[in-house]
Amino acid sequence: MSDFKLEPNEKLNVREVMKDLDKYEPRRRGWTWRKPAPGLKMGPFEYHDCSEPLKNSIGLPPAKYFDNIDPQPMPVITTEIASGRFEDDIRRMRMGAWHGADHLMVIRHMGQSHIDGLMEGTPQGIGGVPITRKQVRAQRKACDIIEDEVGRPINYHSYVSGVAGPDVAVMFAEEGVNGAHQDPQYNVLYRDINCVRSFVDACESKKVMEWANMLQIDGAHNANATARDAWKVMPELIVQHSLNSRFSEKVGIKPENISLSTVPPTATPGPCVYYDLPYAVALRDICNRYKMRAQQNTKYICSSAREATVTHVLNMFISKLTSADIQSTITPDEGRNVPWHIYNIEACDNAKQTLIGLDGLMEMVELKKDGPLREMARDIKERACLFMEEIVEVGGYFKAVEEGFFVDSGKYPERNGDGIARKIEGGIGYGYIFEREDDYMAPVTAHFGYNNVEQYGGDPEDPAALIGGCTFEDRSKIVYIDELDEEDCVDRRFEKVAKYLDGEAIKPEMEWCGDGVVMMTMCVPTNARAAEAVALEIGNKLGLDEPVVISKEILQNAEGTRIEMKGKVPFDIDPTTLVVPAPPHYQSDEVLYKEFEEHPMQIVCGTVGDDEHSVGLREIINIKHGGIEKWGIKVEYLGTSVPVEKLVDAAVELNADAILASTIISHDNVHYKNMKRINELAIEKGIRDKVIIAAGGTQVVPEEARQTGIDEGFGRDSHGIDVATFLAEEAMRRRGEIPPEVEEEI
Ligand code: Z97
Repeated sequence: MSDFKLEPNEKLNVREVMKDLDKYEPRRRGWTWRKPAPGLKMGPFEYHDCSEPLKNSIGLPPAKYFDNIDPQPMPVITTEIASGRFEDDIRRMRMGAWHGADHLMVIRHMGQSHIDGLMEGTPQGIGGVPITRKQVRAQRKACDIIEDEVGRPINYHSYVSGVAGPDVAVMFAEEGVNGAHQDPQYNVLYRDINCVRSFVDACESKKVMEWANMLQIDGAHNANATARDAWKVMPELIVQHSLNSRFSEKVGIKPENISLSTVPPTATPGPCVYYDLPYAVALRDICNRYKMRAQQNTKYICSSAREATVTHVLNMFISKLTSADIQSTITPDEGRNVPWHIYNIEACDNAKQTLIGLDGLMEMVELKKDGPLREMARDIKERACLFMEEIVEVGGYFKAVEEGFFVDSGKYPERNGDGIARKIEGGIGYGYIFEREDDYMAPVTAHFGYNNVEQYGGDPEDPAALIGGCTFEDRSKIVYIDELDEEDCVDRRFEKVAKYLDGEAIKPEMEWCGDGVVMMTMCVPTNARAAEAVALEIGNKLGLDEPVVISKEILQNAEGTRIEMKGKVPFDIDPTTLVVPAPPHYQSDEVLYKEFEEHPMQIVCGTVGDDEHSVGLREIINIKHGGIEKWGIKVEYLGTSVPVEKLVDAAVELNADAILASTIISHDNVHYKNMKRINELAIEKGIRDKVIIAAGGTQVVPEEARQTGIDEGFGRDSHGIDVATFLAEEAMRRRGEIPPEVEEEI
């Protein structure tokens, strides 16, 4: 067990995580759901279907207007992570968790399904990470640290698919992985792995997953993504879900640990909710004792983050209407193959924002019990039942696969003859199923079928006792292999990015530490083909390495194209050379409202001297521009070109608490001369002790303004909040009170 702790303002030290991994033990097994918090009160609101809040998190951007609250919706939120380097994924996991993800799903290296055994070490992957014991340990250990930091258990997840499914399942159970995809249909249809082998292996895998209390997610989403017209396979999707779920139950997995991977099949410009909602209702009618993991439609995602976000939000509307248990977020990585940190986080925020925005919806609306919703749902269910009956008629699942029943582009019972057909006696792994010998023995826990330990004096109730416990009971029997390849491993990668990890240099990052990737958005005022060439030329001229256009959207064929381009900056930033401005110093709305309510403040103000500028001062005072009136300060505005004498006289007459002078013209330092004069006049008239004097303008330097004898100066980029904060704090100081400490932005 590690005593490694995280500080919110310090980077997670991934090199530290890698230490003593051979001794790491997972702190728990199994899946965790969020804890409901009915009637939760946060800030000014009451919530209806939220879960317990986090200890540390980052709220949505407008949270600053609502006491920085960060309510957490009830569904578990998934972020799928696929960078290919697990060490960089770890930092993305931390960012995801701070934004509300508690299901961290690691996409695995392309084609790991075809590797017949466990992979070891920490090689770099393509499209995901090679799943190995060392990688899983490092990430689960990191999840332990991150979950302590945010204050909510994190579910760590990857895949139990492929020819090594049972081996992976055992490793996952040993290492405390909390959820996994397991669906033999995935092997058969999409990876051409022999069907008999896949189903036999699935028995073993599911049994192990059941022992480890893992949540199982199926693979039906792949039919949505593969089918020519995804909405036509709706009946088949229900069949696929049902086959895997019922099979899993028969092997022993509890229904509450079985989750369907469901995707709304259509997308706009189709009338998607009209199709997708009846489908979602039909699926829940048939599979109502299982959990629903709602995924986003990825088949039709293009390269526009905006478009993908709307699809995601429409999909989540259906999740809300049909009470999904897990909300997956992908946007828009799968569509344009840019699995970047920022999109994982954006998608988590999209989910949180949408689901919180829809809080309590089902207390106000109800799905109609009749009409097209129910008729269409019934139609889909009938087709699914007929599909299942025909599978039985032709001789069962394997026969149906052989005849190309699945992923056919016709809407069942229509068939177009283009389904994925696999031979029963064929595919990867064919010929490796053997009958158990009579003297066969499996002295292990969570094995499917008989262990045959009796003939060796064992107890069938506790078969592993025969060998003093298997790896599930005795972790010392687990063989931990550190690395197999000295070059393709995490330590070599750490060496290459050491200066970034050590904070000696900073480079922008999208995916991997030190990758230097930046994205630029621009409108190029020409047609799409030319715009791409123009953008690349801009990238070259800016000195970006490897500029690539990742998205083009036509604004109008001739007038312009919206281009998103990525490229790599070829330089580092040395943090020691940076001049980091001091953070802004603002009192909260709460403090300001209270101060000016309890101690009303009257000010007089004007643009002084021969100066006709009015915009700056109006910005500072007018409520419309976030000016000081907002907090209840009473303002007497005298206009422009106000003689300083008049300003001070008005202060006397109104018994004002403060004078604000605006001054733009600065020839011959007239602005400072005016400030000096205001101060002198206030002394002469005997009000200086009572009145606060401040002056502002684009050429005003605060230190120099104070040297004229006034209390404060405000230069370029000052706003109402700066002035209100100063007035409140100065009034408090004059009363002998210490202004409240201000939380500074990180
Ligand atoms: C998801 N968005 O939700 P390999 N097994 C299953 C899968 O679906 C996948 C693999 C294995 C998607 C993620 C696609 N899914 C991406 C049921 C992949 C991957 O590449 O065959 O070794 O494993 O899962």
